[in-house]
Amino acid sequence: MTKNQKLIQWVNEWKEICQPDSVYWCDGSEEENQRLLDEMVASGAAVKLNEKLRPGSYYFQSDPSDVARVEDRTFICSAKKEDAGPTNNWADPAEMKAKMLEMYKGCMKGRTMYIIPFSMGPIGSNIAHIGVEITDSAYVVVNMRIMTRMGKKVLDVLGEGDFVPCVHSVGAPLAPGQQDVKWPCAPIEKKYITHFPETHEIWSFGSGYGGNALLGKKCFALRIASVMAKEQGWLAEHMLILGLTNPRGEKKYVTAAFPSACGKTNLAMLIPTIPGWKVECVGDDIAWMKFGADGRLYAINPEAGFFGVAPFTSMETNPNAMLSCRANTIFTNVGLTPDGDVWWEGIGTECPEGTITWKNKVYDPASGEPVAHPNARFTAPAYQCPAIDSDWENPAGVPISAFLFGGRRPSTVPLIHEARSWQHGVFMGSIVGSEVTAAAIGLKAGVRRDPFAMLPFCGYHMGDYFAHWLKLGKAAKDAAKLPKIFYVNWFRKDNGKFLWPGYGENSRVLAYIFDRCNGQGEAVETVIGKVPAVNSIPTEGLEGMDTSKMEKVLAVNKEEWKDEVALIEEHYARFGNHLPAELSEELAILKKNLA
Ligand code: TSX
Ligand code: MN
Repeated sequence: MTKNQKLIQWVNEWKEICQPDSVYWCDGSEEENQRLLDEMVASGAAVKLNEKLRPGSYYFQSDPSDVARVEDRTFICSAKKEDAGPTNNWADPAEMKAKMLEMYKGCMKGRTMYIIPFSMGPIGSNIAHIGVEITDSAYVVVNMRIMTRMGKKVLDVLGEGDFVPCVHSVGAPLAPGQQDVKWPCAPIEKKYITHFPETHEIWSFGSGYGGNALLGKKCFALRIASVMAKEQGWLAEHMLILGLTNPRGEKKYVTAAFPSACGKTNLAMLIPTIPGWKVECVGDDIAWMKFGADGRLYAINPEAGFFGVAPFTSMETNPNAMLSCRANTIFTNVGLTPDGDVWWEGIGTECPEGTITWKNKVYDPASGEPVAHPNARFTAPAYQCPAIDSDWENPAGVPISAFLFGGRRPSTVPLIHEARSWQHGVFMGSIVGSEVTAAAIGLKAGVRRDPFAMLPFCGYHMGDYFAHWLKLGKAAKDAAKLPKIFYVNWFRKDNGKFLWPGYGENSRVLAYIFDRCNGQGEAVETVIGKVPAVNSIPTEGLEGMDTSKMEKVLAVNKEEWKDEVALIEEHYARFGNHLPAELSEELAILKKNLA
């Protein structure tokens, strides 16, 4: 247990409000984990998978209404609406707390209140931070045990120190004798995912789904941590971290931020196709970065596991992810095969007859309904990844040489271009986006902007976030030690066909980036930044690639970029007077270059 007075008082307060049948402090032990899993199997909430095929692994089906993050039910409750900015839902903190307290009253009746002390980042790292989550969901406990460092060891290092308080309830109290359902949750209008940036608090109600309920991840490590990072002069980013080793054995680390559906996890675990190169994974989703004494930026992965999208993960697209979830994994909303294994669309095998869908029906190919929900997940321990980096738990972090930004852009954006300066790199991050079809955004097709891939995850005004990035660059002791910034696009098309093979072949682009960070590799100045000289991206052994195709994939077309400028102006208009002058200046430079 703990002597931390703030923690004891806070737990007592919430016990009074939520009125659980009992309070249980999680120690993080193997026995505790097994007991909770056994209880969930006994109650029908979970299915134990075949011990031979998928050892130590469990299967869950969510309520059909509780399958993803709920952005319209997610709030940033700053004192002033302006501080949440135009891209967040805002609510007054006092009003929100009053409303939610009414809902929390008695919400854990008939349930256990679990107390989960957790560390985001290696325990004791000076880049790491501690949180404590209160929850009435055993599913949350067993997931948090994979995704974070959790339990008694965290209380030991917490001591009398400070923590981020995270309150979670599925919002489904049980009357005496009432039978529980397999996935308790509240209806959509009662779901609230709320953040209090000024007090660094998280209150979540009504959902059991990962992003809404595993509060260490998006709520803490991104929304609240982005606020802490601005206050304290560091970075909390929606970025993968990978280690890259060249054939001479030299190693560099890079991070990358992409909007959803760009294959971030695939890049984090990529298997290079070019001989002698190695990619190792530090993290696939979040990076926390601080300056080290040597003036370089060091990154840790605040997480300890992967909460990955299952559909279309296969031995073809991402063998390292498939091997990460070969055992000791929690699967949510995938299919369950008759022999007690899992199946999903794009797994690379035929669906066995008699497979049960995520909606708990026998799969009927004629129905047109999928086996797995498109957002079905695996929760797998990071140490099980065959490509995990030897320094992934180094408390000092790993030194970062480059930042990559990117999106899905069938036109306009070349395979890679490099920023001329930190300020230009921040401009690149601020215009990140993916082209989406008309169906996806209702009106006309266009570019959905997701600056720094942080749009749903920044805990304050996005314009102020850009300013924080600019300030951090200016605060660097030695600008030459700042990471170089690149924009990549694996998704350029010509006549409806992808120009670049992607996946493991992206190692060719990574090799070029590595060389640029070593002061090598050849780049030519263009209107948008530095683009590789033709033949400076290694293409040996790449079938179907020739100089004319490379020219197409690297081309910078002024007319396309003139259209792009108009779209950037529209995008920037949202941020009003919070848009830093430096970014208007970069946009003006681009316009001038195009004139
Ligand atoms: O993850 C992807 N990456 C990054 C890999 C390290 N995907 C999948 C995106 C959805 C999650 C990609 N899709 C990538 C990519 O680099 N590139 C593409 C587009 C593409 C798709 C199929 C082919 C080529 C490119 N097939 C053939 O060329 C045969
Ligand atoms: Mn993510």
